[in-house]
Amino acid sequence: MKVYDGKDVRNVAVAGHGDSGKTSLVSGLLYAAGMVNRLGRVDEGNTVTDFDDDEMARKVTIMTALAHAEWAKTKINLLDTPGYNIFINDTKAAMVAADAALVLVDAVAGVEVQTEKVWAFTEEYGQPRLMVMNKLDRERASFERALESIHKVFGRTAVPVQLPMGEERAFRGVIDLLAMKAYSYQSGGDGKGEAGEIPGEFAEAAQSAREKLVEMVAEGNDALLEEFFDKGTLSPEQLRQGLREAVVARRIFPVACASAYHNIGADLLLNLIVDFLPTAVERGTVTGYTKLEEGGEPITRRVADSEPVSVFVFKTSADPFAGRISYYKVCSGVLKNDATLTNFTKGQAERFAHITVGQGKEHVGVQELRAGDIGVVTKLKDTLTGDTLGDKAAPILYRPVKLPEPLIAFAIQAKSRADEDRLGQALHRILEEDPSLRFYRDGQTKEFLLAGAGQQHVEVIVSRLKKRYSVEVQLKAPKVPYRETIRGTADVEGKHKKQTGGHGQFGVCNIKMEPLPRGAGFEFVNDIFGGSIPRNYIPAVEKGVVESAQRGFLAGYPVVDFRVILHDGKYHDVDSSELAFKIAGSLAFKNAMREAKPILLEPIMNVEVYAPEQYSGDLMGDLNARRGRIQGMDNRAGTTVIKAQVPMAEMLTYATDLTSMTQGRASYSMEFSHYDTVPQQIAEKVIAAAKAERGEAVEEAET
Ligand SMILES: Nc1nc2c(ncn2[C@@H]2O[C@H](COP(=O)(O)OP(=O)(O)OP(=O)(O)O)[C@@H](O)[C@H]2O)c(=O)[nH]1
Ligand SMILES: [Mg+2]
Repeated sequence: MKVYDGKDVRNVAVAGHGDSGKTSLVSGLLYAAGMVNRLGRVDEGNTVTDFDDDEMARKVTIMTALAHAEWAKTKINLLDTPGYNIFINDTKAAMVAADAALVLVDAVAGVEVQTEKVWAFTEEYGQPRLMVMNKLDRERASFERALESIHKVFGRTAVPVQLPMGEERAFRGVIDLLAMKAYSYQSGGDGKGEAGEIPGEFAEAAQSAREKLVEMVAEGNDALLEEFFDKGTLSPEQLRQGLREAVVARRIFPVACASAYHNIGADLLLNLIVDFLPTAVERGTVTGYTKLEEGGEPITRRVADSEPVSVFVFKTSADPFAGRISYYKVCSGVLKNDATLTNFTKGQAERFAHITVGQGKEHVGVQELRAGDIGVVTKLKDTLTGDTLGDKAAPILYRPVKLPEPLIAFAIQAKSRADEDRLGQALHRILEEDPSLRFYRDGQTKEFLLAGAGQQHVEVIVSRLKKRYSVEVQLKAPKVPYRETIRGTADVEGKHKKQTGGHGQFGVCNIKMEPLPRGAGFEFVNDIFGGSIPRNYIPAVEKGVVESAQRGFLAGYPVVDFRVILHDGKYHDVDSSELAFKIAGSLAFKNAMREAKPILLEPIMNVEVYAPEQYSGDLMGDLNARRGRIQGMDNRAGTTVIKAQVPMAEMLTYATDLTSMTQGRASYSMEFSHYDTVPQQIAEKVIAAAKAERGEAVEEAET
């Protein structure tokens, strides 16, 4: 593979709502640039970027993949990201390596929930964007209506630089408003259009859209604005230059037209990427830190070959054959093949024995990678996602991407003893490649829990365990992370006294307990005067309270949002010990809970459902039945958006239920909002179930 200068590289994230056509579009771009010799199709499982078994089986992108197109003396690195909400953490984690984004919008559905989500990521990373109105060939596609929804959500700064020639089945090409030419394409062809005059029927619309574009470009630039007032227009060169500046400054988001399925518009898109999106070098500098904890000083590096080399690992994948594969961005300096870098996060040396660039699952060797490029390497020993590596003499740490905590946990059980033995190690590898997962043991039930962004996310992991590592596990019903708290107050004694011949144990503490506001956690106040408990035993009392609170009182869930005031006690010169006071603290806690009107809390989720209008009545009724509180309803281009707050316990099977209620035409997103009281009747059931479960666990342990 040829070595590219950073100024000839574009790093572009391809992002958008699930199913908007990202993988298909990347496929078409690669074909148009001659990187592959056929148009890969998601439905046939032969695209470059959906190469994982599960992706091919589900026809859904699960993990971000890297590909590159060489076009007009430029290397375009394309990051094909997932669009489904349960996989969107991976999108966020990988997008950080991009310097610009293509945001796809479905021409039928308009802006959807994940479109907004990925838009927010691009904002966070300060990326200039091109918007691609895709699926213009589909029945009910409407450029105008979808553009309206873009304007409504993202504002007027989204400006068409192209118009579709025809729509729905008649969509056959693209009118380029910059060159004022029409390009016609062969369906399923090589993505290269044939240029011609703009047909008469589109001439007027094209003229007015171009005027609008010129006006928008002129508006943000005083020199151009003067020219525009003078001459009534801009020269083609001024327009291109002005537009580029506006795109890089994120003042204008150009809107292009495509059908990824028919490979219409691919060459124009490649041109837009090369001509209007910035390089990493052009973005100037990157900021790292001397350390990531508090007190770390910022370090600024120029994205230049002359700086010391530093790379940031934004993605790791675990291949059962090739081993660990690391994807990184060269943030500064030049990475040479066979270089040894220092991992500043782990403090270890790592050898980049064979550096490559990615084309889906294929890796192509390269001699060096310059500042602002993206590369791949296998077999790093201790390096994981979020690590920074570089020249030993010039340490720096880039900040890892922060991902939200998982939403839902399932208990998993190995099918056989052999599976159980291999489970830990297999999961360890899988967790390396997906930092949004959690695997832990429930302190109460002793079950192993696997937590992810949604049921499907966890199911994908189960399937990966089986396919890649031949480990079979069963999923049990998801767990709701209930909490306990108190509504009333208590003033009680906790007394631990034991006389078993010789040395005894003695400790007494008197505590008051009172509720704190939601989210306040736990507070311990030492109100002992006059030494009724010696100072050195007080932390033991607190520890006894905290540990008991973790074990719960009603149903074994952690007790939160309360204050304990230790105000009196008794001790014995010989028999008192830390252990005795810890036990006294724990007894006092239990006594207090009994009096302080304990209640159960449950997580409440913010839910947004997107569905065609006709389902809104049914969906609202269903959300009500799930104890949901409807917060609002909105209509965007024929799509109803319902916002509601619903207890998590009622949403465990929502993905499946929603699909069957709407024939798969709806989608939703869900995020944690707050904890609230569980209604009495339901609380009783939860408590009974928790007790039954614990009873079983005890019996099992005894046999
Ligand atoms: N008619 C039509 N279908 C399209 C077009 N682009 C993609 N599709 C189809 O839409 C479906 C989803 O396409 P993908 O390319 O997998 O979409 P995606 O955005 O990568 O989906 P995720 O990665 O799962 O979020 C597939 O069945 C494609 O064949 C298009 O322009 N027109
Ligand atoms: Mg995809």
